[in-house]
Amino acid sequence: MMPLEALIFDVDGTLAETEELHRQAFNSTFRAFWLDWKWDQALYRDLLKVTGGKERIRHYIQNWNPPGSDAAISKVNELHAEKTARYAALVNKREASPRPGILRLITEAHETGLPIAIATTTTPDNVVALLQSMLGDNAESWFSVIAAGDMVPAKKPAPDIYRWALEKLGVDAKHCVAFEDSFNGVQSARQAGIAVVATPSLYSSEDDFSQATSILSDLGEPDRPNKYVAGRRFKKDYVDLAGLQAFVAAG
Ligand code: XBP
Ligand code: MG
Repeated sequence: MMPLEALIFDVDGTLAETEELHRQAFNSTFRAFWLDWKWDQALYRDLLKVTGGKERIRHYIQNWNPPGSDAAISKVNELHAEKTARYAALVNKREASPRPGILRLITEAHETGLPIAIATTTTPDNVVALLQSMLGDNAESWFSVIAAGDMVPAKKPAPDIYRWALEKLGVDAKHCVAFEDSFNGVQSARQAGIAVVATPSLYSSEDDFSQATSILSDLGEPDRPNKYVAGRRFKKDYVDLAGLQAFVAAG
């Protein structure tokens, strides 16, 4: 049986439903910079196709040409730094709650000594803020590798961030499982050769998950079963390390 050597988690939408907080942070930043821009939920769903906050702002300016664009285009880094601070403040108020099964699975891996890692397009500061709010002050130390934001130039759906995480972990892609909530995330992990458990989130529910190895409603809990959607099946109606060992062996 092929051993399971590491778990790699996406952040936004996978660990917690964070995108409403990101959206709120973008909008309050625009107001603080006297920009009359407002990203409503429908627009944000569309803008999420572009991964990375700086890239998303730039894409919005270039494609929507909103009032103030000319001055704003040279201030994207400034806008994004302010957005990052505002997002962290929201997370520190514990406004993001973990998705089902996440704390249980991360805790099981931590207690068993199975390496866990992060692969995300969001900023490292945001990852730390979220992990601390979910798992406590030393949460970063639970993770062998935190691959985030601009550590690689090409963001998801490019496989670079997963490849970077694999290299730092020193493990073979075939011995890992990635957890993702979006089309871009699934593409990124699959192109790096990693099996993916996809758990669609609020903003990604309409995404194409056909490349995922397994699609589940969420990771579930023993007293709160998840729903199987498609792909490789788990014996139980929640995801634990025993189930993931079998999942990897089946690849
Ligand atoms: C989600 C993203 C991020 C966040 C915003 O990435 O695309 O850009 O929406 O965060 P993932 P930043 O699911 O891979 O974590 O503004 O820090 O980019
Ligand atoms: Mg995500």
